[in-house]
Amino acid sequence: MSLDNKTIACPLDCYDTCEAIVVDGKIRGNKGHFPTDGKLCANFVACLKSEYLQTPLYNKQNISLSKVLDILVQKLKNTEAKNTLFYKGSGNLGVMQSSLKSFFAKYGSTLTQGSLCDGGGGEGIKATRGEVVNPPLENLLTADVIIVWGRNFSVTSSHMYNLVKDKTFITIDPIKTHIAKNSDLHLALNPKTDYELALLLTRFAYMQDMEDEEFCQRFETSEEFFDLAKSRPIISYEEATGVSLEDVNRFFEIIENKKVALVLGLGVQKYYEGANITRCIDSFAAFLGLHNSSKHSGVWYLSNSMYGYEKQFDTTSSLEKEDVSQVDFSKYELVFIQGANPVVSAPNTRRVIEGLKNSFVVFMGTTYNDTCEYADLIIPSCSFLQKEDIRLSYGHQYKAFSNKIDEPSTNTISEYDLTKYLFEIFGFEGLKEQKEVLEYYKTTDIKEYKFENFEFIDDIEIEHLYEQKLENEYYFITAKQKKSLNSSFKIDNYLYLNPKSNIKEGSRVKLRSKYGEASFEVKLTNDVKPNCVLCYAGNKKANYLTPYKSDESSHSAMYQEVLVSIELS
Ligand SMILES: Nc1nc2c(c(=O)[nH]1)N[C@H]1C(S)=C(S)[C@@H](COP(=O)(O)OP(=O)(O)OC[C@H]3O[C@@H](n4cnc5c(=O)[nH]c(N)nc54)[C@H](O)[C@@H]3O)O[C@H]1N2
Ligand SMILES: Nc1nc2c(c(=O)[nH]1)N[C@H]1C(S)=C(S)[C@@H](COP(=O)(O)OP(=O)(O)OC[C@H]3O[C@@H](n4cnc5c(=O)[nH]c(N)nc54)[C@H](O)[C@@H]3O)O[C@H]1N2
Ligand code: SF4
Ligand SMILES: [Mo]
Repeated sequence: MSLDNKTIACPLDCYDTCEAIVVDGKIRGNKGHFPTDGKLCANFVACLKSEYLQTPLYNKQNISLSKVLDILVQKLKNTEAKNTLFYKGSGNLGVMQSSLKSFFAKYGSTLTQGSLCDGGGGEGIKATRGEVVNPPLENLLTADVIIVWGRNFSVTSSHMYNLVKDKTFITIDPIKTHIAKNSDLHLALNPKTDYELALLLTRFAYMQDMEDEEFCQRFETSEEFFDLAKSRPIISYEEATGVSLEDVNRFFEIIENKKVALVLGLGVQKYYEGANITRCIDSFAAFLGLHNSSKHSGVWYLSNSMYGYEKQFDTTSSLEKEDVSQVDFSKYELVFIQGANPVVSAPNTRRVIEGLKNSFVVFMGTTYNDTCEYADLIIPSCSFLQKEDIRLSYGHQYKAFSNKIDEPSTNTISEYDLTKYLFEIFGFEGLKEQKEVLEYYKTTDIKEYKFENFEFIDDIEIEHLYEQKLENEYYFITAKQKKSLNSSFKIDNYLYLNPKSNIKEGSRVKLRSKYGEASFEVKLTNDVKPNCVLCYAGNKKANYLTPYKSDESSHSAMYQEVLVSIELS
């Protein structure tokens, strides 16, 4: 049977949620899928070419699928449920991936709460608007000027960027990213000073008569927000943020009488007070009227892709939850890890490894990643070409559909089939059929979200990193790069420094933080501010230095709430 015209959703954790299609037996980007527009990226190609796990492993020895399932079932039967943890990552973002969690919830495992990703920012936006939902992608296309704030827009959402690449950009980022280089203005602020910049911009907007009076009058809290912005002398904002008043003036020259959009990314919220920092930026956006669709285009962040849908897999029966940012794996007799690589991606690698060594670790994934080294049992999941699924997006409103275009290898299993098997063995009820779940997502249409209320932030307390920072310390930036998708594909393990650091290219250095230490080889670049150092996400050493603590309000990680010092080694 010809597979032509069958679509495949890119399973990777990425804003774009592209859809591929089979044409003449070959997989191509789907021209009929608006955000994809016929193109796929290098990470998609790398995902197709991945070396997929083909055989289950028990204590590193090959075994059969039926054997691995027997061992899993025996282990689950012989362990008290409360001593088990279910830990799911975002290696594949298809909706069917959530099925397995419903088994572990029924079984009684501890689940995780919070996020390693966008949790803090999401909490902040929820506080201002009620829901974390993006405007329709088409609205972005109506903008004259796009402000890119803490987001590596052209790299981490390359397809969304492609739709708007000819517009005027302003970038706010301590790193001179690709989009910063392609912007009319780059505000290279000091890390974790975004809320101060937002307040400074708010004051300028007022002085230049650029606030949206109509929008502000609708929501009383705007006055308190403006009082907050006025509470400090302008000059002190300038010093803290490292952004000159000249550049602030330039910012307003560029946006004056223009239709403006704001795309916000992870960078602003990787801190303890990430929620309130984001809320402050969203309040500034509201002050300017960016949420007022009759004037401007809107504000984008990582939206809740499940917004408006009913949960198809029930996970409510689980009582215990542990913050994903500070999971102590050693507390559990059995840990089940699905689609994640905590050894590289979770905070504080040393602690993660120590924890995994002290537990019976079951890993279910598609590739042999760093975490597999510490797994007692490995269950190979079949690839995204071998299972049906649907992807919802956190970047835009388009869905992507995945047909099964390839048969699973003999010793691999899909997440849904494993869930079904475990439900049967344990005599659990209530698992919906795969077909029903897919049909639900396929046929349910979500209405555009219109927020009824807007709560401006009226008070904010931040512990400034710049007040703690010693002369010989640096801000530790970890952000995404083009050729890898988190810890997968082409990994870059270098430490990037500004040449002003007086450390030579190619040197080996040891970085130290409050939480750990690690060695790196240095590369020099003027793209990094002199007071910062940069590692890309997926760098195998980066998370030795990061805090295993939760942020203020969303149970989430705060990778950049840390300072580092450098020693030549
Ligand atoms: N190619 C590729 N695409 C990806 C991914 C990938 O790994 N590779 N990962 C995907 C995932 S999981 C996610 S969540 C998204 C995330 O995508 P983005 O939202 O772009 O997130 P990051 O790259 O982590 O950080 C964005 C920017 O924030 C800047 N930044 C750091 N600190 C600060 C600060 O204090 N203030 C400001 N204003 N900026 C700061 C960084 O320099 C960086 O350029 O991308 C997705 N897309
Ligand atoms: N320092 C620092 N750390 C970070 C970040 C950062 O910016 N800085 N970014 C954070 C962010 S935004 C995120 S989202 C997290 C991501 O962290 P994780 O969710 O742990 O994701 P990955 O490290 O990419 O690991 C994904 C794994 O999923 C598996 N996988 C892929 N496809 C499938 C499938 O179909 N089924 C199953 N069962 N498994 C599959 C693969 O084996 C792959 O190794 O990392 C976070 N960590
Ligand atoms: S841009 Fe993102 S969604 Fe699109 S193919 Fe690449 S990884 Fe997949
Ligand atoms: Mo993420």
